[in-house]
Amino acid sequence: MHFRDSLTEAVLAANLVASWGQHVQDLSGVNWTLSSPAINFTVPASLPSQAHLDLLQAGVIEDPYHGLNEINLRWIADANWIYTSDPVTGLLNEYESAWLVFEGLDTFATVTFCGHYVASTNNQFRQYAFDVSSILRVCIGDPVINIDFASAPQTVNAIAEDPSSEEWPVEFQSQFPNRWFMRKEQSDFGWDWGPAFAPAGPWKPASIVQLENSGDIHVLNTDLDIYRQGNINYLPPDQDQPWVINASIDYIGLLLSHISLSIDVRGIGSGEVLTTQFSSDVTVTGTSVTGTIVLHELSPKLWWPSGLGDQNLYNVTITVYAGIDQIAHVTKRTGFRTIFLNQRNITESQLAQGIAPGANWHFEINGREFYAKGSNLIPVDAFWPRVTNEKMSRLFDAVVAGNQNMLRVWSSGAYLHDFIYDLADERGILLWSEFQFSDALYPVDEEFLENVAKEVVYNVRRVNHHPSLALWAGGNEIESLMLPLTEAADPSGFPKYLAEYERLYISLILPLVYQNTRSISYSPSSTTEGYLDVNLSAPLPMTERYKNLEPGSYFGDTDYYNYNTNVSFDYSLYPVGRFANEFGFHSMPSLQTWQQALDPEDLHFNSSAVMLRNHHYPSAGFGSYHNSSLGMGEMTLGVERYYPIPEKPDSVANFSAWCHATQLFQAEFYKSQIQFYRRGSGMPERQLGSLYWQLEDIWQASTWAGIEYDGRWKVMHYVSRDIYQPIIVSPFWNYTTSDLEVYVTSDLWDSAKGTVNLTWLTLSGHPIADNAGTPTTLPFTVGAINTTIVYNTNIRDLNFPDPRDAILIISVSGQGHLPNSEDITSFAHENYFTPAFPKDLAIVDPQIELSYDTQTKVFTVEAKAGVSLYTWLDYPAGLVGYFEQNAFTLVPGQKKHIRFVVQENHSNSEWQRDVTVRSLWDQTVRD
Ligand code: BMA
Repeated sequence: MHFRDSLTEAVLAANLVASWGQHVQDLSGVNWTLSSPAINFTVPASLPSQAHLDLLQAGVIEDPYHGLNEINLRWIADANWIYTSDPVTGLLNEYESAWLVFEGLDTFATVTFCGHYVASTNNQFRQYAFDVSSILRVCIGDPVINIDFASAPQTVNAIAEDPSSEEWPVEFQSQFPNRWFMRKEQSDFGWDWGPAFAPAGPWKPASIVQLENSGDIHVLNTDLDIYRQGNINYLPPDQDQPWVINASIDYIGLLLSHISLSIDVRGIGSGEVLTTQFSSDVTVTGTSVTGTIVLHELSPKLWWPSGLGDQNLYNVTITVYAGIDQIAHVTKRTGFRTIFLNQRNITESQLAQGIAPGANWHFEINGREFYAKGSNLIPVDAFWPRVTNEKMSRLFDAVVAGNQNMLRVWSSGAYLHDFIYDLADERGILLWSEFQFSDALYPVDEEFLENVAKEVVYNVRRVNHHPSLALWAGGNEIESLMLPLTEAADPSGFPKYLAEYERLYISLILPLVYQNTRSISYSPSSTTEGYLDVNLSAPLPMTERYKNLEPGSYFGDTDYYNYNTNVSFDYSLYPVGRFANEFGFHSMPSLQTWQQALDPEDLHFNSSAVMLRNHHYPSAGFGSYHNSSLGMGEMTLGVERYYPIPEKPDSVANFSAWCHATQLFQAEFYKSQIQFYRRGSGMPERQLGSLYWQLEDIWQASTWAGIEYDGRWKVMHYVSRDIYQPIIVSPFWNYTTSDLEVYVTSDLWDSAKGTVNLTWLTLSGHPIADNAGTPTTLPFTVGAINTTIVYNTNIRDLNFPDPRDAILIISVSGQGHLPNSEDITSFAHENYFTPAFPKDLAIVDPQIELSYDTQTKVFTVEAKAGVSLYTWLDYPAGLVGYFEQNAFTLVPGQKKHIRFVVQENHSNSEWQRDVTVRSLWDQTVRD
């Protein structure tokens, strides 16, 4: 592209960058080859790419996700890989300077240009710009680019062996050795839900940028910060203040004098110009130009998360001038919102409302507290270059369909690409974003910290314009898990480890975040008890609360993992806190998903391929795993304790039934917790969020995910979708005391009213006499983001002949306002309760009938002879989508009409014919 010409209309489209007097050559348009000492030939390569992907494309290796290829392909991670370009033609010799710009190199790379050494890199998460002007001047012919990637596992092992490298006790650093020495996706060395490929390559785009003259610049990155005037990150924004737009452009080149900067704001779609202003205070440094405007007396439409209002978006165009000449132009699509993580002490007025003392820990959007519903996002693929817009759109559509408004973008992981934030901006999905550190201690030597600082500044600035950005947090579980572990393992060394934690996540990262955004809060670790004090002039600007807790007070967010399935439904063990940011249990994917990755002979529960792909409880050593019989055993026990034991004569059908049964247990465990946390919104803990672990899969394996690798929903995603509806009704059964309570919980911003219907039936679907002594209809009113008890009893006081042959159908219907809407909306939700666990129930064959109307494209399901529990519609391989309802209870006489939302269809067949239905009854063969 050559931007000498006049500005075109296209520049006003989203996220465009232009400067004058520059020539940008996209290196994805150049031919590349891949070579390595590990193979004695070269193969064609792409950019962006990674070695595994190019080897796959060239037919050198099989699908890395197939069978045990994760282990068979270790040789790729252990080798060096060299990307070599064809001579780059079309460069402009008369131009003054030339730069090699890499948006991302994964990770330990040595770059040469025209045979000359340029630089070595060691951070996957940074953007690099190298001045190659002098090399280009002496280069004979068109230059060749070489990028030599060293093996990441070998490199970190060498770093670890260097006597100057820090050593930590193996008790708490044992997972995937030495990953803490690299600034590379930590889960590339394997994780308990993912494979260990440790890919290498130019994973993001690259270009050669040439500048014509002194005074021409090229924009590398743009930090657009929109906040309420006077805002300070850790204090609540004042919604009466005008908006401020601060625009800061990082550039290469040389800025001469008389620099000015204008900012133009216009509505997307309407094109309405909100304002065009010149900044009155422009600051220029050798690498950035910054200006600010204030939107006095202007009220842009606010951006809201999904379910809480509209996602109004604006284009903000920043133009830089030297004198009267425009020299750079950037358009970013953005939105106006404040998002604040409130960790302040509970106030007198909150105490008066019945909120327990301590501190808050919840999010506020545009000054309003709300209930955060969602999950944790892990890397969507082991190989980022093959993650498409379509894949992310499909996944985020499932998030919105799942009634979720927030995802925690887990470290570690990679910082998400801009296009992914864009998709979240459009859909109203808040992204709690984290720096890439997880479950280990990290070095704090100067060189490491300097590298981290550059990574932090670049990424904070890069994504700051996205209204979906909700929070910056330091590493995963460092404060809640690593510090207690280190203290237990090495009490005398603990002060040193604590100081290392504070050095990295508080003294280094916190000021870097605050210097580059005024709109986003920061928490040093994912799960914490919050802070005691913030003092930005102190060397340690945030003092964490750690163990300074008081009984009866609540302070922070919680995580909960309990693999003892004996107690999965014991509420008294669930953590009581202000916000649940992680909780979960693993399950198997469906048969259709296993078939994508396994040979037919491996399709049984305890085949080595299935077990070796279960990484729960990893052993030491780069990506080597115990045969995870422990993880398999936990899932098995979860099924056996609560459900009829799956049993089918056909071995593949048996495998499928077992996979499904593990999903039933998982879904029920999550539902039980989500209901408990949501009910907490009306309890003294004032609980205001639940994000379960984990949204989706990185590959085909047994994991905590609710959505399988290709997008197929597990039982859990349907169940969480149901239980994340704005108004729900939930039974709470204490199976030790037999107490039963029924609550209505709402996360609407106004109170809502309605009725709850309670109907006791036998499992054949007959009414139980006198409704077992339970009232059939009860009115309720539930307050804003609150809960109300509608019924309580003791099961022993009810009259039914046999608790194993009884089900209580609970349905709520009511009316209320959706947030930011004037209209009254009707709500309905249905739940059920059985006074025995499913395996003890006297279930009968419900004789379910399924039909499909080709005209209306609607499936109809009906149970003819009994109550159908966990009614499950299943669709064949070859397409991806979801039923509008699934995993539901059906009573005789009730017909459900259900559509299937097709998200992707590779099948030419009439797939509707292959849709099946089953229920708990079908889990096992009966006489
Ligand atoms: C937490 C997460 C992940 C992990 C998950 C399941 O520890 O933060 O690190 O994958 O639980 O074990």
